[in-house]
Parts: sequence; C-alpha cells; structure tokens
Amino acid sequence: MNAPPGLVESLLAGDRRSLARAITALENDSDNAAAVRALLAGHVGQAHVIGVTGPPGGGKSTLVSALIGQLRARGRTVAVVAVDPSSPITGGAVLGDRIRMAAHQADAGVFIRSLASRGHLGGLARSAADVVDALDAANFHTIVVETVGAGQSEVEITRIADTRLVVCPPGLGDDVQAIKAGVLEIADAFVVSKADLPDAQRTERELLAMLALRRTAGARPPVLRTVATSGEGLAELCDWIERREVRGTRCAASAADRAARQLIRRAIAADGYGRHMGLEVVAGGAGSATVRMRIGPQHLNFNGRCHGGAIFSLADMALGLACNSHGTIAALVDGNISISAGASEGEWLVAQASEVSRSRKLAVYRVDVRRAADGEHVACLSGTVYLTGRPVLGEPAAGAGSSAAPHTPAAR
Ligand SMILES: Nc1nc2c(ncn2[C@@H]2O[C@H](COP(=O)(O)OP(=O)(O)OP(=O)(O)O)[C@@H](O)[C@H]2O)c(=O)[nH]1
Ligand SMILES: [Mg+2]
Repeated sequence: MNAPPGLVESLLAGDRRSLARAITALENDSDNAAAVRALLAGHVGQAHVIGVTGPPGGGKSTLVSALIGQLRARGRTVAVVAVDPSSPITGGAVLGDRIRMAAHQADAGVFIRSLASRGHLGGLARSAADVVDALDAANFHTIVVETVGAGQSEVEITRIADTRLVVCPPGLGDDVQAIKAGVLEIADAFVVSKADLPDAQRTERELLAMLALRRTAGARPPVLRTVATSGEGLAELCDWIERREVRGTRCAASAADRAARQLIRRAIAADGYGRHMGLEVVAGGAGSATVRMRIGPQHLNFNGRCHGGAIFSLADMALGLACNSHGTIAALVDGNISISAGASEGEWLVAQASEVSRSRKLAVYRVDVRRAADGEHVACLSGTVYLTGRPVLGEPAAGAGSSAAPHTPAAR
C-alpha cells in the first residue's frame, strides 16, 4: 500500500503533525507502514542517537530532561523516545515521563514520544528503530532513546544507538552486579545518577573496579557523575557527548552514503542549469537522489501546464546525481521517459532516483516523479549509463576520502 500522499515530504520539510502521523503508522505497523519505511530509508543517518538505559527509577528521565536543556542551550534540536516494555500506554512510568518533560513540550526544537509495549519485545525494538528513523529524517540533531532495565532486552533496543549511556543510581543493592554483563559490554559511558545521595561514591568505586576487571584499558568507558535535579555534572556529560559525535553507525553503508550525500550537495550547488530550473536536492545516498522543483511560470507550456521538458529536466537531474554519486563520471547512453499525469503552476514535483543494477561498465537507474501534495505519479524515467571510471570533474572518488565535484547533466 502507498504512503499517505505528501506525508513523508511534509515530514522532511519539518511538519510536526506529519511526523507524529508517520510515527503512529510505524508504531502500529499499519498497512502503509512499509511504504513510509521505504520513503524514509534514503533520509537517515544524520542524527546522533543516544541510548539511555538503566534500572527502573534510576533517574533516567530526569537526566534526559536535564540533557535536553543542555543540548538546546548549545543550539541542538532534540527528540526523545521513551521506550517502556513493561507498562501499557496508560502506565505510570510513561505518563510520568511526559509530565516530567512537559517543560520542553512548547519548544519547537524538542519532540518527545513514548512507545509502550505491544506484545513481544522484538516488535518494540523494531518500532523503536522505525521511530528513530522518522525523527532522523525529520532532521533532529540528537535523538535520545530511554529504555527501562538493564538486561538483554535493552541491549537489543540500544543497538540502534550510536552512543550508549548506562545509568547507575546509588544503592542498587550490595553492589553493581545488577548491571548485567551484556550491558557492561555495550556501554560507551556510565553515569552515576543521583550523585547527591550518600552511596554515590561507593557506586562509582564499584563500577570502576568492575570495569578494571572486565574491560581492557583502551575500551574502558568513562564513569561520569550527575545530579540531574540540580544540573551538576550535566555540562561535563554534554561535553563528552559532543566530543563523540559519532553518527549513522546504526545505518548500514552509512559511510558511503554520507560521502555520496556530500558529493550530491556540492554537485547541485555547482550546477548552473539546475539553478536556472530551480531544482533542489531533498536527499541523497550512494546510488540514489531525490530532487524537487516548484513549478513556476518559466516551467509552463503554451497550454499553461508544466512543460514536458521541465519534468524531464527534474528527472534527469535526479538520475544524474544518483549515478555520479559514487564519485565517477557516468554518461547517459539511453533514456526513456513516460509521462502519466500533468502538473500545474505552484505545485511541487519530487523526483526520486534509485539504482536498479550496476556492473563494472554499465548501470541502470529508475526515476519516479510524483506530485508532492497528493503523491500522484507524474512520470517515470529509466536510463542506462556508461561508467567511465574517471573521477567526477577530476576529483578522487567519494568514499576514497575525496571531495565531490560539480557536473552538468550533459557531462553525465
Ligand atoms: N536525589 C536525587 N533524586 C533524583 C535525581 N534524579 C532523579 N531523581 C529522583 O528519582 C526518581 C526517579 O526518577 P526518574 O527520572 O523518573 O527515573 P527513571 O529511571 O526515568 O524511572 P523509570 O522510567 O520509571 O524507570 C524521581 O523521584 C526523581 O525525582 C537526582 O539527581 N538526585
Ligand atoms: Mg523514565
């Protein structure tokens, strides 16, 4: 089933209601979830995803709320997903989180969403991953995923994070053995929360001792102390988080995609024809590109409709960026366009190009052009390109640690 028309486009453009609708579709795994998932796939890998896990009542939500304040003060946008496998949607913990974080609700740079149990945990981990993708595509800089507990189930969920924080409140019992081995292995940092409580020092000592035994010096994560209620230690935690800046590690092939995205951005900026036509890149990756165009008077034919040549230009630009995104010049040897619907002035058209096949010398691409407002299919361009092997405008290939280069559609 298709995604609701325009939903993903408006999510990408920053519309919060569309984001909330997309998340609901993903969470419920509704009929159009697969289509939404597919449309989001090309737009992820930019956010820094931080998993926060630890025992119930350990101070996670208070910490996350304080962290939001710190990150906002540093100009970051923040989204939070509170995952609670144990309580139903009306359960106290989830409700409590929302109230606690309510102070941030009015801030447009903050988005908070709770995910509650829908049966088995695998499903929950899956929907948490989907929701994180939606928030990533909606352009949040930092996404925090809060999970309750400290067992294998949380390890599953925090797999989607780039950075994993394990919260250890004082007084976990006799010692910190409650922090299970699996969690110890995945932690990038430990946070001794509620450090104003008397047992905090002992908890920190025990953690350090356990880490000295269980992890080699090079891989030993730091142990930080915070008092979330007063803000103590938050700046240090935030500094540590910002120093990491690991992103996109949860996305397969993200390094190639990131390089391709950079190349595409630079290529379109240097493309005179694209600028003249008002073409804008929405997203890109290795072998894919999404380009949009708002139909203006200059795009109209004598019947007052969008000129076929303008539609071809849009599709051609998406194809050109996608096939050059690997960093080597690709020359179009055969292209066919079929136009199935018209478009009028003021409407946005979106062209999505993807790689169908690729061999050493040839690659095949398909571009779908749709009307953004209702998702109506407008045109399909299929093209075969010859891979010259030469770097795009003389620069080394992307992915080989290179920078990108401009190209013109004709040079493809
Ligand atoms: N003394 C002290 N209490 C704190 C601190 N941070 C949180 N708390 C208290 O600890 C309790 C639990 O805090 P939460 O932030 O809800 O803990 P949580 O880990 O999110 O709890 P669940 O989501 O229910 O597992 C609350 O009563 C907080 O007020 C702190 O830094 N110092
Ligand atoms: Mg909580």
